[in-house]
Amino acid sequence: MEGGSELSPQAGQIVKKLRVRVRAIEVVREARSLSKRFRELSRESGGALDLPGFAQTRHGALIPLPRLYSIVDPSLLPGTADLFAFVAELASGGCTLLQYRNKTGQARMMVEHTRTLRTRLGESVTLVMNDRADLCLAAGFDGVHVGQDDLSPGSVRRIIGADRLLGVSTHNPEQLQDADLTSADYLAIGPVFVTSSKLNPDPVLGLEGVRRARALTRKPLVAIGGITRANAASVIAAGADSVAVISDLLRDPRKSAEEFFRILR
Ligand code: TZP
Ligand code: MG
Repeated sequence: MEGGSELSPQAGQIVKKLRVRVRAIEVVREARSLSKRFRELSRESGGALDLPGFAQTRHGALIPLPRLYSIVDPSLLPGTADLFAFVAELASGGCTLLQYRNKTGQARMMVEHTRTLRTRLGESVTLVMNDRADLCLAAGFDGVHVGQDDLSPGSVRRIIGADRLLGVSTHNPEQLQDADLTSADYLAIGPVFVTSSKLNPDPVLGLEGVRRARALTRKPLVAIGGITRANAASVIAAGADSVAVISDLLRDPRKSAEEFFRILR
């Protein structure tokens, strides 16, 4: 040991983890900038570039969708401080994409929440607003996710422009095929399993529903509804690129996120 500068094994592990995290943040930034360049090239080519092996979307975006698509619903947390603590834990568990889903909040309060999320999480987490294109812009979020009763994908695209992400929820093959023809960057399919996080959910589709959806679109596919650490691997095996989760992150968000990433590696 020279000059007493050698680290203990535990400190060494912490430094190693921090280095990996810093590198991961750099990679996310590079991915964002590459994605933008890719869109420009798509536009220059006058249509979709067909590159095998890439998540080529109709809109020309190249999306690095993480395996875990985390969703925070503030109504499931006791208060605002818990909301910020929850998302901080998710980020330390490796989440790089988070959707803010608030079905009952007032717009002004939602913008306060989401602006704070943007500031606290910085640019290393892609932030998606559920339902509301206006609030996405107000909060400086990266994208919008809409369902079948929200603004149409075309209307949302006109509001958010070409460079923000647009996701669309679908609940059966017909809706998925329709959404596939829009400028959506990714499609969601569900509920895959029984869920208690959504009011009046559509019928459960099971893994067969995910397989059918996979066969109908080349867009990145996010599966949602009742997905847990216990069944997530089967959902990815059925063809989903990513799993969207609310409940199974609630109890211990950091540990749960880490486990999802380990399981879905
Ligand atoms: N859309 C279909 S199922 C669902 C949504 C928003 C809820 C998913 O929540 P959970 O707790 O992961 O089942
Ligand atoms: Mg909606």
